[in-house]
Amino acid sequence: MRQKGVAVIMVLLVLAIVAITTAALIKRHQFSQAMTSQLVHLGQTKAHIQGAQLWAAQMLTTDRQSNKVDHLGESWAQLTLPMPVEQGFVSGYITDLQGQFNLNSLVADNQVNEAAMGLFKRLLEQQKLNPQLSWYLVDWIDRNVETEQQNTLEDAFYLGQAVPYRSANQALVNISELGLVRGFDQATVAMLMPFVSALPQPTKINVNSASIDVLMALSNTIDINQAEQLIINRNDRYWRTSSAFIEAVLGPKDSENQHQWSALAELVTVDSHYFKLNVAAQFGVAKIQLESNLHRGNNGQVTVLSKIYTP
Ligand SMILES: [Ca+2]
Ligand SMILES: [Ca+2]
Repeated sequence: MRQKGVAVIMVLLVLAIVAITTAALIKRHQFSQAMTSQLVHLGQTKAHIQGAQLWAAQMLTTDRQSNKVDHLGESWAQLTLPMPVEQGFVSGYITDLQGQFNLNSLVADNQVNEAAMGLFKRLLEQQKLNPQLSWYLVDWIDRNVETEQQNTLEDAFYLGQAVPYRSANQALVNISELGLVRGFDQATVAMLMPFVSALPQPTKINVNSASIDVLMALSNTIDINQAEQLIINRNDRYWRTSSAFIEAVLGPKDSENQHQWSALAELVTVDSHYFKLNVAAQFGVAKIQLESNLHRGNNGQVTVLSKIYTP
């Protein structure tokens, strides 16, 4: 009888072990199934993103091949609303990076670009920031390690920090690098961010896509009323040449305004080579966003300069 009891317990024990093992196996199977579908979904989302990137590049190429002027009424500048795709959506938009002030324009061929410097100082003043910041940034970018101004320090300043470092002495690689430059604290960087970019080459401002703040920084003569009027006129009819824009600001070129004319001509353009693409895609459980900087050559060919993926 006792033996029978032991046998029953043994059987129950075996059954329990089988049940636990089976449950564990099912759980593991479910887990690996979830992992697999997560991976499949991530892969599909990336495929959607890559598709959107190709589509954006194609649109920019076609645009360059059909015209040499860039403005916000063109197809590339239109926001695409979330587009349903298999088991998800894709959305994205392209912005003209030349609508912002390229901080790397401050130094060209290791020389301070006076026109760009004037623009940046006006932009800083407009945002109630210290115009001296423009010199700290020039020192950070130019090749030497001595300051361009008396009574300030360049490398010696950075080497004197709690965690010492040196100035880059080259163009900003990424806009986030700005936070390392003397005087550019978090609040300052955040204030400037909507108006500035860091492109690999010095560039001009595209007046057909520049914001009101950037237009005002182009010249001392442009006040808020004129800038607002310029934007209203631009919405009706974009500028086909730089001269058309300068004439709208200063009037026809004459002996009195020729200095201002040439100063503005150094800063502005009506076509763009640098763009930013933002794409968001979802497939099943996976969601990815991409921010990518693009360069478009004169022949329309688009190359990717940088890519950042975020969940
Ligand atoms: Ca165009
Ligand atoms: Ca330097």
